[in-house]
Amino acid sequence: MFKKVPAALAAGLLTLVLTACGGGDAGSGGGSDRITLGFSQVGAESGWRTANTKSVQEAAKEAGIDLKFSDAQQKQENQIKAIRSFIQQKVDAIAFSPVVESGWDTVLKEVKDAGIPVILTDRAVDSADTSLYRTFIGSDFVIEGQKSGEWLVKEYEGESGPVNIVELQGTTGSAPANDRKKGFGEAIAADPKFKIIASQTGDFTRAKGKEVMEAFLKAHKDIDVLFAHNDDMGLGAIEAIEGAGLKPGTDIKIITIDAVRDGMQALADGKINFIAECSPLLGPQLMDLVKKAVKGEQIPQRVLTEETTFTPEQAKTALPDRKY
Ligand code: GZL
Repeated sequence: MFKKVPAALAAGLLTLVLTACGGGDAGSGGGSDRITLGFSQVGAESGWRTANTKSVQEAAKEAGIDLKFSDAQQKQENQIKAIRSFIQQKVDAIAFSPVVESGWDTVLKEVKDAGIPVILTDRAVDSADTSLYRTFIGSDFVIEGQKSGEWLVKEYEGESGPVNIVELQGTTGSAPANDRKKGFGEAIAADPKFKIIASQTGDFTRAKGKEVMEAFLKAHKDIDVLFAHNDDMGLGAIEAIEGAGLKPGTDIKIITIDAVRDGMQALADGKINFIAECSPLLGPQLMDLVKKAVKGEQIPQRVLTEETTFTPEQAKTALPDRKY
């Protein structure tokens, strides 16, 4: 059935197939056994990000993976530059946390053409072409927003309202900001007593969270609740609330997302009322996925991280063993 193929031609074809599947030395620097991973990180904007970077760097070391790490200082153009540099360096795999959802197709097509597998970690992209990346490992931000809203609905059960809410959004255009807002809005939509009277980005930073909360407090004398898309903006807002002579957690109830140590301490102290966890400890799972992707093994299109929620009492119990 098969025509005889000269040995030299067969060997050439086999190498071609291996290389095409990414199982060969496509993208690897000098053919050494060690994997080289190019990682473009969003920046260093929050306690969550610092913990995420630590998890990735420690896990790469543990896994024997050579890590080329780039901090984009929350700028998409820096991430695109870093990804192009990783292509030039012929890394074996690229992983990154996209600072915003859109604008990635062109550079991801360049990576695909170079035969280098891509893993999205922490945040997703809105590319319609899911062949541009092997998998996305991270939280479901819509669920985090829903959990936050569901707590608020329970907290105000039986009360007539209105319940005036101000919202500190994450980085404009980022998956966590878009999806947390969506989930929170869905959870409170059924009861018209909940009113979001102001909503603005604090860019996930403590400084910006404080600045925007100061503006909210000047513009609105009837704020009941703050929903902040991460602990760091919530902690900045606490400074603004105390600066206005009000008691955070009592005069203004505060809901945040992440559950980093400083946020959990404020929760235990009663300055924050509820936190939905978003785990930054993605490093070990990421390295396993990188090894599988480089070998050309099958990996799931989506890897969801496990996370929970915390009340003040639960924070007091969890704090001593908290890893981040
Ligand atoms: C969420 C992550 C967000 C955190 C913020 O997975 O992308 O970015 O919630 C961080 O603290 O800045």
